[in-house]
Amino acid sequence: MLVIGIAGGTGSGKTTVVNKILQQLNAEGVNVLSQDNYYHDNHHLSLQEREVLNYDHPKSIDFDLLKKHVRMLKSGQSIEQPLYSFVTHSRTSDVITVEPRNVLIVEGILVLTNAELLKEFDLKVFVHADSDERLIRRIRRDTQERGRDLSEVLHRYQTTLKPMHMEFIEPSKNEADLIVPNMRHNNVAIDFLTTVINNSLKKHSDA
Ligand code: UZR
Ligand code: MG
Repeated sequence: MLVIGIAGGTGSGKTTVVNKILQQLNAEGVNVLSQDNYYHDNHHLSLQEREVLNYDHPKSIDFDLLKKHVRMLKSGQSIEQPLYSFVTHSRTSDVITVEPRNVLIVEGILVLTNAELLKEFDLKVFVHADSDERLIRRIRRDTQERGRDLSEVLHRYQTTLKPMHMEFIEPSKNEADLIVPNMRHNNVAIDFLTTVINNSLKKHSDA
């Protein structure tokens, strides 16, 4: 199995990059684990308490469970992936059964910040977009898809997103094997990535 970590700041376009890779590869051979589903389960807190938590700090992620799941899939076992709700800011009671496949993509803002998880990756990718571009995308997404208003998004950006980005996410770029510039459509970088993935798959199957 080939394991790929894809990180990058909020709004950098990680999901878009992953979807383009899926379009170019045989999607049936690829699993995607999103860090978004591995937030700690905070249902013991009230909704008001959960709304003000810092979701951009590495401590907000259940990396133990994420690591365990990556290792299980690598060793050929299926996993019960948790499902997180951004509306209630908590784990739902649903799980998704994931069977091992040839390629595993692990994507999320903080996936290159955890030293032990880094060891599981064969290929580490950082998706880069300038911070103004990322803020614009974040405003669009949160107001259009997540029911938040502009002042709430801007407040969160200044108080948590930006400081956490500077402290944890941006430095994790140093761990990357490949930095994908994602200011507009970048099909060359995607072709590059899928070529690298296909080559490694070939090497794996020849070995
Ligand atoms: P991407 N996030 C939420 O907005 N609500 C939650 O319950 C959990 C996470 C946000 C999180 C982070 N920060 O910036 C973003 N906040 O999801 C990461 N606030 O997702 O990489 O797709 O931008
Ligand atoms: Mg995303």
